[in-house]
Amino acid sequence: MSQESEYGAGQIQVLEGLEAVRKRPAMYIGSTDSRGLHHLVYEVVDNSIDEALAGYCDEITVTIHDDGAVTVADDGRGIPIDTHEEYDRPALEVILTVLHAGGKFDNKSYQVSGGLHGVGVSVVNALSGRLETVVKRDGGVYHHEFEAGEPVGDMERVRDMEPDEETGTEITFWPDTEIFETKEFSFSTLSNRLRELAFLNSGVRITLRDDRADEDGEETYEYDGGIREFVEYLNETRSAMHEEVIYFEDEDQNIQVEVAMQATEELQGSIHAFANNINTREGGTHLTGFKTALTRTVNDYANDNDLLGDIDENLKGEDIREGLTAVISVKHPDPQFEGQTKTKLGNSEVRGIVESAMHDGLGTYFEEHPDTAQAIVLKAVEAAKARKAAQKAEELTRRKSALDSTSLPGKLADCQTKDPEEAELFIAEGDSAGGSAKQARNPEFQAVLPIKGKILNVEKHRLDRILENDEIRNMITAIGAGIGDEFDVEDVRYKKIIMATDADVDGAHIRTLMLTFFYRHMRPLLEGGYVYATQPPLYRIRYRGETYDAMTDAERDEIVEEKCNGNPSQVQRFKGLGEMNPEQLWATTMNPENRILKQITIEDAAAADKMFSVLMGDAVEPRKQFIKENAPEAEWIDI
Ligand code: 0RA
Repeated sequence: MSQESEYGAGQIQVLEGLEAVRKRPAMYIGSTDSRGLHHLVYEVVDNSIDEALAGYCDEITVTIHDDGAVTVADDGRGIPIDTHEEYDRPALEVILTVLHAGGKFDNKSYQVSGGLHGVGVSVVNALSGRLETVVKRDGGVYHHEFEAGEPVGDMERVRDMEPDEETGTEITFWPDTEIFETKEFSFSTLSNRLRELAFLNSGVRITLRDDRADEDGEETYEYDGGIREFVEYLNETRSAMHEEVIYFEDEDQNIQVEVAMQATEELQGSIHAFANNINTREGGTHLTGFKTALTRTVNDYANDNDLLGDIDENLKGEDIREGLTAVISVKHPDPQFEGQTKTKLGNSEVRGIVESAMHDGLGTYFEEHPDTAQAIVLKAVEAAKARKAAQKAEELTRRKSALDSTSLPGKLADCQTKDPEEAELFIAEGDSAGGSAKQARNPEFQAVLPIKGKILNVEKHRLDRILENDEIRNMITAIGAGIGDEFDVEDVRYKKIIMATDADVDGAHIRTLMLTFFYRHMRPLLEGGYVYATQPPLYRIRYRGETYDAMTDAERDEIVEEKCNGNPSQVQRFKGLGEMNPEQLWATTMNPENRILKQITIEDAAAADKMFSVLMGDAVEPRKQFIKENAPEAEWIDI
């Protein structure tokens, strides 16, 4: 770089810092796939959120552009532009080019976000082919540009600010296409996270704009009710047992705690815990404190008011949490994240703080709302009774060995390998597809379990009923890792569980039923990325001894035109897996060499919960609306 000589030793060190990010991007942002790509946006937005939490910013706008860029603009104080003494360069440049420089400038005592990896905007800069900043502060408008993290020229003051102009920061970046495997930003992925951030930080207005040619759209999220409105949103399709969301907040040792909760008539509730705006999927001390206090407070109330009836023991936590929707959000000056995905809050002092906030808050609420308190207890008593019945059913079936993996279901054609790493389970819709798959498979590592059409909708039944269902019991025993609280992902017999369903509406429905079951009762399977769906081709085209598969009508037309000179010898349409002969099934759907599998991942637990409660719950209107908005990909929404 020609500029190095002018910068001196300090700058060389700077360049080395960002070079490390470009060499090992995954160390800084987790991955270079779609998730990593979106992480870039979150990283920049987190800085704006910090500015909002410090009280200086209330509006953030994220724009997806047609040329692959994203702009994040805020009305905060603006990144400082004065000279940084240590580097003798504008602070703006240092913040964007020095790894972890952000913190050094912080006179904020309380930096709350900082992203999952908390790496700062310099990492985004390093991973962007190009990045432009516009800062309005100190009476001027300043520009600076970078390529692959390196400054292009000097920061420039381009004009004076108008008297009524607001301060702020605007960062536009073009992710480096050589680093990222994909450059497609997903509106729905971004919107889920930005909506969540707006719920978690009440009063901040976040707008997401899509300026891409075929996609235009704009949504604004602003929730004065904060996590109260988050709970209302999650419960939109559930029947709440009390109108007002229960809410309380507390602060102790500079740690802020907020809890919002609402009990519903449903069986499936959803509890989401956040620490510094990060979705702590693996839980942690805040969640433990919440659960402990919930169980204690409800049992205290039940005992004091003689509500337990013929249940001869205290209610269990799981009885009380049935149908409960809750959001717990803590903001900690020095959060410790642990666990495999660093999404488990480790700070031990948080447990007691949440526990006592919750005990006081909920205790007071119960005293003031005895009708609701009673309804919540009676529902938990019902759940306890069902749990006991399920235990009995489970013991019975266990005795019959149905849940015992030593005796596998008769319908299962198991594979030879016992190594879960290699083993694949195809769950095939219908006996005919199942039969074909059994003939087509490679028995060394591929097992096949046929299931009959529509399995039970687990969203609507308790575990005792679910365990009565043959298809579900077969899946549980074949997978071999238990169910519900007892589920242990370490015991899975296959690390690829492949839903083989037809490419039609029924197939989609069955897939959604299976996914709902996995999500509600074997969630670690989804979190571990063990669940897949086959994507069999719709058409097979033959021409001059060659065969081509097409996944869509458009692809078929393209192949017919380009490969077959518009004159194919045969175009076969596959209606369902059951119609393929074993050779075709192997070639298109099962052979690891050329099959297409879709891995199902949970990007966002709240969005997944919402999707399953909308798709599988009782409320009809929201479901119609959801399908209308998302069709035809309804069940392919990134959950
Ligand atoms: C360092 C110090 C200050 C603000 C910021 C950084 C800041 C960074 C970003 C990134 C996106 N938007 C931002 N807004 C502000 C405080 C400056 C002061 O004391 O005036």
